[in-house]
Amino acid sequence: AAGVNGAPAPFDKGGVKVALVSYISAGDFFQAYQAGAEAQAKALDIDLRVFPGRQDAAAQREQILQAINLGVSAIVIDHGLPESLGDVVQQALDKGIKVVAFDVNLNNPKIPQVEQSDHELADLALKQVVKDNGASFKAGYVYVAGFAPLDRRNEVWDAFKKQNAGVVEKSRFGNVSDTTATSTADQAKAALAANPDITVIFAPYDEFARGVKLAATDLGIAGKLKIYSADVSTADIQEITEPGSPWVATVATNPAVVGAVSIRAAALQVAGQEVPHQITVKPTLLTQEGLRAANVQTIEELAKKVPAFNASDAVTASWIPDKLF
Ligand code: SR1
Repeated sequence: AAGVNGAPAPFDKGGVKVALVSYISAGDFFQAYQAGAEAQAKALDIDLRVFPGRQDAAAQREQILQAINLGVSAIVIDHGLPESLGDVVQQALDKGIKVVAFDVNLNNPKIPQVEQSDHELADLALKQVVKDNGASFKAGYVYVAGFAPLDRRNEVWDAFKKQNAGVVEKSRFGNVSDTTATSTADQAKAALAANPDITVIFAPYDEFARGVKLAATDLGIAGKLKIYSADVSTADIQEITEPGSPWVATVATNPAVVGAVSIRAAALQVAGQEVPHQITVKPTLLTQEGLRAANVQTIEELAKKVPAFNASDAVTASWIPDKLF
């Protein structure tokens, strides 16, 4: 390990061990998040050990224990079920290991929480819904409780329905698994067939939106439906901008940037430097119209046009290289 010039100990020597323990690793968002974490780790000469998730709470607990036994200096926990993590995370903290949580509420003042400003994300998406459809329509809503970002977005959806009596939620469905998009597509097909008056779907996770789009296309109703989502990837951009796509807007960060921010929060703590408790990466509204007009086809092209997709100024330091993408 060569270390990083001008970095404080232990990063001056390099080879600092950090674990990334994910709950979900399938899907574009999570792959890009991991790639961003790996790029930031490489730039800091960190020896990053990645434990891929299998949506299995017991396996995630086991992986945290494995990381502790490996002698890591920090653990980044990416999603998960808080009720099954508290005691193992405490074991890590008791051993002096620094912990960072992304999108899982570990409710501990010693653990910085990274999030994408989910309230703002949902709010931006629903403002676009009203702009396109007015405040009176029949809606379908895709939601699975128990995931911190989805729960935060759900708070905004609940408030939105209260404020807009003309918005009627006709159907609610959703599934998070290693086949989220296809399982959600099956559910969406049943929901849309049973409720032909639905014209708007709020699907605040790109795998959900992909599933709904698949169902709408299979049913031949893509022309009368509008889908609003969270997240973006190169594959999503292609699905949003293709001719006749019902997926008309998404609100997103660059997940690679969020992965990099998570590693920086871990590194700063290991170096004994201050890290805010709440770390937020702000999302941007991306409409089908805007993406088509700008002829954006990939995340890389988006990053050239939207500065927030290139980098974040959250948890930076002069010794941390942050020109990664
Ligand atoms: C199952 S939770 C899925 C969400 O996690 C991240 O916050 C992404 O934005 C995704 O929508």
